[in-house]
Amino acid sequence: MNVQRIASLWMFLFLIINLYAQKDYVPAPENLKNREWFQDAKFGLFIHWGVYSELAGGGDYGIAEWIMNQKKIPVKLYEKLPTFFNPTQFDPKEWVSMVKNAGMKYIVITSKHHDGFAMYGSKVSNYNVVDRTPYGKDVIKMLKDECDRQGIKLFFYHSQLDWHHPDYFPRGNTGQGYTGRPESGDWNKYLDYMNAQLTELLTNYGEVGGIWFDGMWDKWDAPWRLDETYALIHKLQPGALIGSNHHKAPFPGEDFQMFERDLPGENTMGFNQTGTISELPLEMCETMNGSWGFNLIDQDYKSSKQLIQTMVKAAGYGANFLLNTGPMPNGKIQPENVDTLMIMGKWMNKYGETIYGTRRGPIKPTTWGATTQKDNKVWIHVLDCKDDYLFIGKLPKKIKSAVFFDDRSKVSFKETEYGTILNLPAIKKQKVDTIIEIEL
Ligand code: H79
Repeated sequence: MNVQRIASLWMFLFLIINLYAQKDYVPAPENLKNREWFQDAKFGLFIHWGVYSELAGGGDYGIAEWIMNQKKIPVKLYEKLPTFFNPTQFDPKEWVSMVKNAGMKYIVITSKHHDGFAMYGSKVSNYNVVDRTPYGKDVIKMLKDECDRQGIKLFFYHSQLDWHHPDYFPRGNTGQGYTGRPESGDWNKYLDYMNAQLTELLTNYGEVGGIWFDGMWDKWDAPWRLDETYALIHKLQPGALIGSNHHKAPFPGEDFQMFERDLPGENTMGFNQTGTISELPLEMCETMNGSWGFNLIDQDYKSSKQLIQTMVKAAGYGANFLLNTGPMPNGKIQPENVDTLMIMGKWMNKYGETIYGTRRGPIKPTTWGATTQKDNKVWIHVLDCKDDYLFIGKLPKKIKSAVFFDDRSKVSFKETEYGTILNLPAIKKQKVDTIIEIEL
């Protein structure tokens, strides 16, 4: 490679870093503290709530918060939805108590989804729940106050993609002609607007857990001015954690890495193209059925067993499990989801010690299960093992003791130069997760 090519390569890299990242970012002490808190927390509730819940998926499986785009609803018609959004049965106390009983430690709620409708009282646009709905109340403020009362952290999901704002132009892969917006606009004005809304969210609602971005993938080549947005957030609330669902390795300025409907490093959904698992705190988000927002006909609910096992595997990667519900337009959580969360909460109540506050275990999650770790304790989570014996890989140190978590009875084992064999009599096996506690 000649000097000129090397120079231009450097220029290119420099440009990319400038476009996409808060370079020279050094997380503040409170940010580092919150990262530890986040990793200890392990389990959170994702809430997709917006005026789209009124259409309940429109009779199509798998559509919910995407209905404006999928059914090509113009802005002018979509704007009718807020005029009859009236969740009179919304009870933040009920939501947050449910979250606590589920053993969850935080909530991520949609402050704005791709439809551009703000679910909080914004002053920079009246396209928001206070100004445009008969309900007229700031549901996010109500939820935040209750979260503060009950000691639950609140994060905001904020869509960078916007199907409503005229200045989201040139358009990306979605929200094109059908919206009826003029084929012109000022991209920088859109970003100013987004940053102004973020400023409101980080100024008027007390301390927030962080910002959960989504939608950059709609316009990869756009100058997102990420450095500016990330610096703004970190200036307003240095402790707030930034994550972005761009499906790539994290950019500088981000504080955690997320994986959508896949365990870290997996790509069964097709969007997590990068196999990169960074050293940042990790989080996997998942749906209860196949939809994020409320969908009437999507009955494809995952069982509590399935969800607990996925959560355990996520923990085996050191990742949090952010489990979604799409509340109904009346403000209630779908009863099926309430039931599932209650069962998960019971499990967490019993086995939480092996999940909360742990980090990824010495053996990577695999077909039989996962491992978690805290200090000199390792928990072997056996999720699927038909035999009486289980060969696990090599542990970093010799075993001091091994007991079944449930009844503290001894586990017989054999350490070989290739790994450890555990004896798992059928009578000791649990339906969801047979946990063996090992002291190293
Ligand atoms: O907020 C949730 C989704 O709305 C958002 N990210 C999560 C957290 C998301 N955006 N894109 N995707 C998820 C993946 C894209 C899926 C799509 Fe489709 C397939 C878009 C169009 C076809 C699924 C089916 C959504 C609409 C129809």
